[in-house]
Amino acid sequence: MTLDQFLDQEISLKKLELYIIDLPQLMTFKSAIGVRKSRRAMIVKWVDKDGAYGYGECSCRPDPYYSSEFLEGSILMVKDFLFKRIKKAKNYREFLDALTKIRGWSFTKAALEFALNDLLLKKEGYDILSTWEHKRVNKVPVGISLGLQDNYKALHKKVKESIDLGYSRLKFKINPDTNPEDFKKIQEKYPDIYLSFDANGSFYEKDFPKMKAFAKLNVMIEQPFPPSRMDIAQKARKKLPEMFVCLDESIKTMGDLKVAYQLKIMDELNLKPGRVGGLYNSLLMLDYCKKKGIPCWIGGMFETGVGRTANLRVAQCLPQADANDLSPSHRYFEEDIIEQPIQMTKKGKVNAKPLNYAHVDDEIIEKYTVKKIVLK
Ligand code: OSB
Ligand code: MG
Repeated sequence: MTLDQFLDQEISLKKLELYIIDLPQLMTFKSAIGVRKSRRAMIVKWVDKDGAYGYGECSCRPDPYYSSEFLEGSILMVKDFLFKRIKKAKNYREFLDALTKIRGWSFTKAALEFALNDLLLKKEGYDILSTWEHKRVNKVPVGISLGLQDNYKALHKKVKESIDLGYSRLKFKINPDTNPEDFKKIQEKYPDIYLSFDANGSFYEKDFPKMKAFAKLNVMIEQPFPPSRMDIAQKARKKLPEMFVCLDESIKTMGDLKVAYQLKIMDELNLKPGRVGGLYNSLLMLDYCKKKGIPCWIGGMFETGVGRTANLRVAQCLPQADANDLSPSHRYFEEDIIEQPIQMTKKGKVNAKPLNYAHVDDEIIEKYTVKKIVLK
């Protein structure tokens, strides 16, 4: 089935159940965005006229510090705008059309699309990703995303632990106060590790000298500058041509991706299916990256097993990716809300094949639900 044919797929919506959950994290996580102790998120359950159902996770943060979208806003968006629009959709194409009228709110729209696809996969045995006609992998390589470290000792400890666990890549959060020398020492000690950085947009032009020290380490830097500062990114290209840039927050739409490519400010893309508004948009972007030869991998937002399952399914479409930010459940949570927690092999891979659907554990999700909203 082609993507175009798939869009004629009949759909229906009887009700949406929104579970607002607060799932304790095993450890606090510090980045240039902020500090985080638990995963507060919205899980959407889509129920159709036949009683078939599927789950999707809204992976934005509870606060507007990663993107302008935030949890309480997402709830309102679904209640006041999205629900009544998508309820009328008779097929997938109409569902997508109903979303386009609303500007932004990508993570929220994506949650609905994830839920719909989870439903279709369970009910029909295929979803929109089934239309991807290129090579796939079952074993998805996984990288770990590690927070800002207080000192070299703490950094070294994290490096050692992560190597022992077998991760395919070690990504460290940085900001302009981070000491590049600490990482130089790590590289000297462990010359074989695949290291990368994520600045979450915390550098500005005044920080170019510091940036240069990071660029000298020959390591990919994710989102060095604030999301909309394409101008700084362009200047950096001239002044710091050796810097290897991966974009995250800057790329929310197909237009962003094309502009970044045309301006030559991006060497690699961290694709988060939620950030780009869902699976249809992800497929278009995967296709564009493939055609233009832009390396691409799947990022995460500390999703529960529900969001991670969907992301893993997209990651299967990227056989050439060296690592994706899709760690196993126990890296984040004592207890995940899915029946089979996601596991990682000693070689840093997750077998994505048996994880096609989000099998939510009803008892566990109820336990961590702080608010439930039913829309009919
Ligand atoms: O910038 O990639 C990011 C988590 C929340 C918000 C932003 C980011 C992240 C991560 C987590 O790095 C990656 C993961 O889920 O393992
Ligand atoms: Mg990032």
